[in-house]
Amino acid sequence: MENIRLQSADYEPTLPVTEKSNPLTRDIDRASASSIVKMLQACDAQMFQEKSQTEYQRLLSEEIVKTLMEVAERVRLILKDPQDSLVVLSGCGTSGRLAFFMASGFNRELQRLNYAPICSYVIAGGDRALFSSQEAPEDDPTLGALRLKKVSEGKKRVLFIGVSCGLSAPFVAGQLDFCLRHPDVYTPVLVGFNPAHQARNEPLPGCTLTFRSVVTRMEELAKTQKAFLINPALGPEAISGSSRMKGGSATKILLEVVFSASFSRTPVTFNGILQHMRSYKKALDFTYSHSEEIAVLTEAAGRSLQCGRQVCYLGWGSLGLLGLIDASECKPTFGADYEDIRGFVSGGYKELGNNEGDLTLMGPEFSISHDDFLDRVLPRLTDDDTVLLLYSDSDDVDEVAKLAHRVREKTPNIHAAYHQTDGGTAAQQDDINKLCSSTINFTWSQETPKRLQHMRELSTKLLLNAVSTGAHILKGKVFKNYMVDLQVTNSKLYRRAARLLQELSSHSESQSEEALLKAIYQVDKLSEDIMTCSLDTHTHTAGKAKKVVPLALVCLLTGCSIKEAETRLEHQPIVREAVEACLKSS
Ligand code: F1P
Repeated sequence: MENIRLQSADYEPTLPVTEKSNPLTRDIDRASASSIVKMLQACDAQMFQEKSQTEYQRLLSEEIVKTLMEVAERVRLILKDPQDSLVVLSGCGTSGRLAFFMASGFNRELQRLNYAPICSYVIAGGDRALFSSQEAPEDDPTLGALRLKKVSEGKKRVLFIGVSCGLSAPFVAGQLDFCLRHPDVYTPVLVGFNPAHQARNEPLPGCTLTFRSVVTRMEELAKTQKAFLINPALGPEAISGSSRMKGGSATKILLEVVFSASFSRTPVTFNGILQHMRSYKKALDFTYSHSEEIAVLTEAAGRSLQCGRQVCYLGWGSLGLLGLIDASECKPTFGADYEDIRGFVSGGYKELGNNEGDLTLMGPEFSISHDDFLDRVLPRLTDDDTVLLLYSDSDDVDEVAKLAHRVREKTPNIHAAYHQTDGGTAAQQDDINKLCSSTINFTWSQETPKRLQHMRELSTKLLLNAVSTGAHILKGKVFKNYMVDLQVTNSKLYRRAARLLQELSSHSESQSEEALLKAIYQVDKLSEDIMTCSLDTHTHTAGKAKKVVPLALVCLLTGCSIKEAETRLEHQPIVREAVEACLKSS
């Protein structure tokens, strides 16, 4: 009961669900690895909680299932006319990465079924944003619309699926608005996890529209199925605002359910959709039935980060890609360096098949293949680094064993997460087990092969989210359940940071924002020039600075100068402890 009250509208009433802090994880910053994993399990389980009378619609609500059926029928229409029609999946950050992940997966599945591919993706910031943190393009509605226009040039019918977990990204709002202005070609679908009235109400840069005004227009059109809203509430994220977690998982579940239903030769039914959704709940429970092993892994990753070393995910196929996605989000969420947690996938860009091809030349963070790992990372590996192998029995287990041997020569701190279907274990698997200091063996019972792959992917996503979030918590990058060292690289993150400062320091809104600006520009007095700069300039400048929010907080709590705050943080690099020390003395 308490749990339901705390998820309801009257708890932190001014915040949308996706920005609220979750009462279940208030003490996650002081928890052991095994308690962290249990708290994450409880938060993830909220995704499937059924609706209470006063509550918002949920993942399994009748309205949501019905909308999924309608959207699946629309995808079917597109399948019948692949020449002139298209489905476009789009989003920013993790939502854009998942748009890419699913568009490629669905096209592959279509090819397997002898259909023409029908899906394209658009990610804010282009392909470099697939595995590096690029938050700024998220604020550009015009760019969003332009990218959508370009990718769908010449098509007569386009189903546009825009994902913004917080119903907040201007890039997606611009795309939805473009669809609404061209209804002859475009049908917009919005996926997000707040009720419509909580959509962001701040004017989009460069125009008078807001995300909320776009949603209101869509709600009107939804009555005649000219637009669709899929926006169940999932409960607040375990780390406040970290929509890559439940938001990302639910995005994957919803879109896979829609596409599986439309690809199937049997009619789309309410019960079929509902059952499919429930099977993900089983996958979630099954994943967390390994929570002790996940905790062991989290602890190992936490130890590596604590001593300034790194965690590498070495994956195969789509599981490897999920490793890249998980790693890329650590920078904006925890102020991490790209080298702290890194993903590598067998086959690199060939495996991905992304729009812009091989990006290796763009810089070291774009080296993503196992060969890159062997050339650039392996020679420097020590016992303090953690390596995690991610694969399944459909991958080349010989190749996994070979790589495991190479890594084991450098460090005993090698672990594996292996998915297999009921049945015997290959000899190479025994070999790998012996090389690894821990192995999580997920043994799935027989399902249809495609569903099984989706379940393994969700399971891998949950595991990786737990490892990277847990490791950063153990490193002291979280205070209570707030990301206190987030990057302030777009307007949403800027507002979140200002709110967090206000909440933790109990200073006024304007004092908190001033402190944030001082930390961004590294000054003790704000000049007229700074005060009149655009938000865009603030977030751009913040992208070049480090520990902006901790600096601002120390200044607010102690009244010290930026220089003094820097010295304090140098002496106490564990952000959580620095914050606590200031709170005690303030
Ligand atoms: C998009 C997003 C997140 C990321 C970060 C910045 O959010 O890029 O994926 O974690 O918080 O925003 P949304 O539009 O899906 O709400």
